[in-house]
Amino acid sequence: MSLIAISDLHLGPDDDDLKAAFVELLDFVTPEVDSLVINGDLFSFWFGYPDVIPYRYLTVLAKMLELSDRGVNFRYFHGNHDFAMGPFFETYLPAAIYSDFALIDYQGTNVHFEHGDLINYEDTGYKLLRKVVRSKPINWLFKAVPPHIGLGIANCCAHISRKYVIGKNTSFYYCCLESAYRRMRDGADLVVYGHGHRTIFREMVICRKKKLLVMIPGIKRSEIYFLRLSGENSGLFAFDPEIRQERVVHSFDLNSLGKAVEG
Ligand SMILES: [Mn+2]
Repeated sequence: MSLIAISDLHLGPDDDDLKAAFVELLDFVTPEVDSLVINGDLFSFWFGYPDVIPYRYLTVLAKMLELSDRGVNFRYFHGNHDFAMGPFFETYLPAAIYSDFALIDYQGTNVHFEHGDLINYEDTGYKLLRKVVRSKPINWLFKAVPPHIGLGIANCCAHISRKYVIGKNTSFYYCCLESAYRRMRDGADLVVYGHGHRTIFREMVICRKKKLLVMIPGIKRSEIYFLRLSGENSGLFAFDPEIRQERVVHSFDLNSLGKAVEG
């Protein structure tokens, strides 16, 4: 059995090819997966209205429900595009929801999952904005506006915000390293980030123990990147939905993480 983690697909309501590709990926991993982690920004924007499901995401939601019915355990880490998950994810699917981060024990390895929008400590403006958009008054305001208007405006803003995140922060890589170092020093063996839309795979030795930092980039050249944690076949993989095949981007030995390094 294995844990599969994905991040930053930014599925928009009109991205039919991408939604179909994600459904293909879920179908592809169904025989092996027992735990699915969404490390934020699965959607270009999501707001969990009490009694409304956006119908253009039905194929994706139905596939997730199918996996849940088979006993797959879901974890959803808030991204900066999807943080008001609402009843579908919280109680109906259901997924364990994490607003910041969590340290999870998977087969004896301590894995720190976090979307990554908070790791740039220089970006104080964003931290303030994050607090405001997640506040109760904004949540209330959103519920008061009809869904087709609210979602229309939010999807438009999400597009602009994504360009802003990708274009900025040349120091982002170093923030990742520093932030991961702190998590590893506090006990994480593997740190998993998203958000940066780039691949980072960096083995580190902290306190004489082998550790690993992985950033899942989302999508590159029509391939969906995913992390697999499994006794025999752990690594960062790229899935091509056209040919329904995966390829190894980086592999590692899950059992070696957190173990003492010789010499
Ligand atoms: Mn993000």
